[in-house]
Amino acid sequence: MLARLEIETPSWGYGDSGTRFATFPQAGRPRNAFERVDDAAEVHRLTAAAPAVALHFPWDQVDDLAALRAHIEARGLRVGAVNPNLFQELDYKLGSVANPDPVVRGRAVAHLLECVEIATALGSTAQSLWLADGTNYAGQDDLRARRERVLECLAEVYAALPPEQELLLEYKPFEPAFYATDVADWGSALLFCQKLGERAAVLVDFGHHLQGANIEQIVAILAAEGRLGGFHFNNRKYADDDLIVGSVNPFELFSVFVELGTELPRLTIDQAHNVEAKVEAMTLSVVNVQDAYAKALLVDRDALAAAQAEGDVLGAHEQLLEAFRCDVRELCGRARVAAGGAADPVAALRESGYVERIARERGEAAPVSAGWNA
Ligand code: PSV
Ligand code: MN
Repeated sequence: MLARLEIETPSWGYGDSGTRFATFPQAGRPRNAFERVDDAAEVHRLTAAAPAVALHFPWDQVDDLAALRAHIEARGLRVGAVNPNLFQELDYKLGSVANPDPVVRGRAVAHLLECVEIATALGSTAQSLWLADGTNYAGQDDLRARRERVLECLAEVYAALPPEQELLLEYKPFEPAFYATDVADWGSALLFCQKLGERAAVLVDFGHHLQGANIEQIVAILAAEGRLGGFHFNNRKYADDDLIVGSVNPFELFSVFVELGTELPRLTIDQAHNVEAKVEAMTLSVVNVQDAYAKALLVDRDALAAAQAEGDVLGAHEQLLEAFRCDVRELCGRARVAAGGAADPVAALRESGYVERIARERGEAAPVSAGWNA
């Protein structure tokens, strides 16, 4: 069962990233998409559970897609979801597919259609779309008109999807817009998906909820509706913190896996790693996901169902605690070794010399860059 866990790591999680205050580049950080794939391959070599790499365009733009695909396959990986980027161009100041200007919407749709072609060329089976669209002030734009515009644009893209590709729609209630985000929550995303068609599903990013949201319940509802497209794993303490998955709230991660059972959707990591070592952070993230999944598999489902049927409130809760308290490190280590990975991937990475080697080969980091007004 544990061997069925397959995690996509994000190409964008290996390169430099920062906050709006500063970016701290790391020695050996990948200089292009090919080197980002190499880092993803190292994480898979160690964990035996990260066989796919999710890509982000245009960040991962290359001259020759066939060469990128060949490189990915030569490293023993496959292409995960393709993530279009509709949040960096100056044109998108007032939104992309919700923008009041039809010329800007046309540009956004053209990029989405280009990503469908990229995914086809790379053998990917999903578009994973997050929209930064939204407004900052009440009255800034007509909320219903914006919704219609989004739907119209997404319908055009959905119609162009080849049968093997699905459209994953990610929601987020805030940032960069701070009054009304156009796909703000799982309900709005679900409504869009239901209107688009069967191959549209909701993507749940752990950092994209208001404080106190019950993510496992959201997961239960979306799964029951057949619209749970997948996850962006990370952890948050305050907002969209993009911290290592399981680092703040491991019980929440475990509870999500309890809800999923053995029916796993697309599992992707989406983290930033501003000050921690990138490859090690990604390796630890995969290990934490394996750990949570293994614990969820240990839940005695019969005893849980019996306690629930009897109305034994704490008896039922105890069944979850029993599994959560188990130390599964050795079990996961054995499963990893059986699959060709390392018993302790983080220790193995540190011993391997990989990080020192990429620092030598790719060069030292550029000086620390300042943030605002630099
Ligand atoms: C937005 O916060 C997000 O979660 C989306 O998935 C983006 O593609 C990604 O982060 C960019 O880092
Ligand atoms: Mn995300």
